[in-house]
Amino acid sequence: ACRLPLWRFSAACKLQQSGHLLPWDSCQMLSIKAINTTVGQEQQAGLKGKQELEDLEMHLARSEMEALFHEQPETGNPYLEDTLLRSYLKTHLPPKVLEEVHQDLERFGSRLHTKIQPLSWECELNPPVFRQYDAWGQRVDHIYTCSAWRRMKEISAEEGLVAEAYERRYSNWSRLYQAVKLYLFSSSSGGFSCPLAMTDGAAKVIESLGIPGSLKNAFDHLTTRDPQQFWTSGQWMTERRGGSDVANGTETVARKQPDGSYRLYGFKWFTSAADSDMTLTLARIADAEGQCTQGSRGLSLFFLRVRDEEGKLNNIQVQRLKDKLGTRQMATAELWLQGARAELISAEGRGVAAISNMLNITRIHNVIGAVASMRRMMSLSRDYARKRVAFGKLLKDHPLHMQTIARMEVQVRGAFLLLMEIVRLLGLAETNLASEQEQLLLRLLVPVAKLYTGKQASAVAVEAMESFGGQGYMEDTGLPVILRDTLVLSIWEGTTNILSLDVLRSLTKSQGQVMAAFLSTVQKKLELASGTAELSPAVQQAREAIGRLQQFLAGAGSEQALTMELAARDFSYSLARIYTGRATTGITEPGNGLALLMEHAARPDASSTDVCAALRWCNQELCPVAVESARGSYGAGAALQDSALVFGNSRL
Ligand code: UCC
Repeated sequence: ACRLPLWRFSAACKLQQSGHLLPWDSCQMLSIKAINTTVGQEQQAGLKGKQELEDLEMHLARSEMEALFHEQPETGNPYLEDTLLRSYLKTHLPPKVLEEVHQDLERFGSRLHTKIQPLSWECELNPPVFRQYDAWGQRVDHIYTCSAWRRMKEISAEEGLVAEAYERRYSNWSRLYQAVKLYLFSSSSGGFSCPLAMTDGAAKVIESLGIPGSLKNAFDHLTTRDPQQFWTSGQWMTERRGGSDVANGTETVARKQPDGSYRLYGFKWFTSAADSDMTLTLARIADAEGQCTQGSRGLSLFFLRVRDEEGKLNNIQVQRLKDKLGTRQMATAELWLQGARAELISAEGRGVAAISNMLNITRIHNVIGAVASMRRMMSLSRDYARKRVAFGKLLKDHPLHMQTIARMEVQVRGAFLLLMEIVRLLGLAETNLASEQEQLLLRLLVPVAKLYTGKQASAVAVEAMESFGGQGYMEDTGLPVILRDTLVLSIWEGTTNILSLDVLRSLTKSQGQVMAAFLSTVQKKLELASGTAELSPAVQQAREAIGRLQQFLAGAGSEQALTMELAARDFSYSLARIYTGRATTGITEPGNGLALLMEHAARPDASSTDVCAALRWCNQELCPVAVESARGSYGAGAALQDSALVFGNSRL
């Protein structure tokens, strides 16, 4: 009779402990193990009673364990918590713009935290479903998406996530403002940032074509804030023969119709966001004999609606949905085009050049996604470090743990400032305020940023996951979702190597002018920065790196194409590291205020943390291309060794 109340009291203590109502010690005194029963009572109770006691003890041991939870990492309003973002905006935006933008971002951040984040998880739990036939055997090819996904589309319109960039109410700052909203949205978007990337890219292509009359309606739908009118776009580039070598892999044929429109026939192997309203795609126009020009010169760009007004597919059949590692919230499909009606929107044979306007935008979105996922992982990791106890103290009090997170933070900071730099330049270019030098820099920095941040994001996501121990590996924490979705960033929109070759393309196409713009910008700013004493070690490291980069370029000029191809990746990494860490004056010049780690650290109101981040960034090898070049990694001999290492003694 004495047991039960005591047990009840003890259990109540446990409950109270889990609710943090009672201090642990006061309850421990009342533990069941402290209960004494008399011999007589034991005998009377017999075996049944013994069993009951054991059950009770087991039960209590379990309830004790149940009170031991891992603390869940939490984040709040992502805008308010992002001190680097806020200090960047404060430094760069004109005061009036800052005031308005700040209000909107604070509101948006709260909406993300309270309303949009839960939708994101719903999207993950309810991936799209493809139904090919109806119950009566009719082919329907319907892709069902969940209500949360459809809500994301409405929210995107309401928030102007595409519209903001084209309304230009803040002139050259509109693009940066849009990018900031996308950055905040990205890791709460449940994958909806993918269709937004392509929608933005399609709007950009149409705008760069001068918004022809036939595309005005599409442009309006892509850039509206009305959720009922908002369209998303696809970007159908990849066919069965591959996604990188578009020029040789595209087999889709376009046949001209008497009314001037085209019908497309082919198979698109990888079409992201297949539930989109429209798409841009490449095809080869067949001549009267049905012959097509092969290679890049044979490709033209087409616009098409995916469904007609009644919702019937535009002579398109969905073969199946792709079974992807990540981005599972989003329907990616294989599609047969069986006479899809389309409109030619580029000059004949200029398809790749025309779609590159879209590619450059989606690549910037890729950078946004990379920085956003790194920031999200960092925020969660940081919060966990404040709550999780191991080896008798909080993780935040373990120096080695903090060193690991701090190294990630330096990477995220660098990547964030590189993102801001390219969207700042894009905003200038779109409002005709960019100098020639800024336009060249933009052309060079987009592939550099895409390839570099894609890799950084994967590395940071993996490292951050580890900072949660085994919990990081558990599906229902949501952490593996972030990792999976991050891993695609170095693959889609051009792999790291393809982007490295694009860096070389920008050099060749501009006859070296992009490099001249890069170097002169860097040099000029370095000279002015050398006055900031605290940054002098970083300035010195950056100077040396630039010197070695110039030496490499001077030497490479006389080398063969093979050298540059082998050097392309290290060269691009060198550009990313030097530009991100490069020293500047700290003075923001309107239209020319280049803002990376050292500039940020040289602001009048910079913190010691800003300085520390800049110094640490410059402690890594800033010019890997010079190091590898000195090692002879780019010669014909090295190429042979590479093959031998990969294939061993087997015959090639
Ligand atoms: O579609 C995909 C998934 C969609 C999901 C999107 C969501 C992402 C957002 C994430 C948010 C979280 S993935 C498929 C993506 N596919 C690619 O990225 C293609 C990768 N391959 C390449 O980039 C290749 O390098 C090609 C296709 C560009 C190579 O084509 P060519 O024809 O062999 O190359 P050319 O001959 O060098 O270039 C043809 C013309 C040239 O202009 P002209 O003729 O005037 O000299 C080039 O300068 O195109 C121009 N061009 C460019 N211009 C090529 N690339 C560019 C560029 N990036 N910028 C400006």
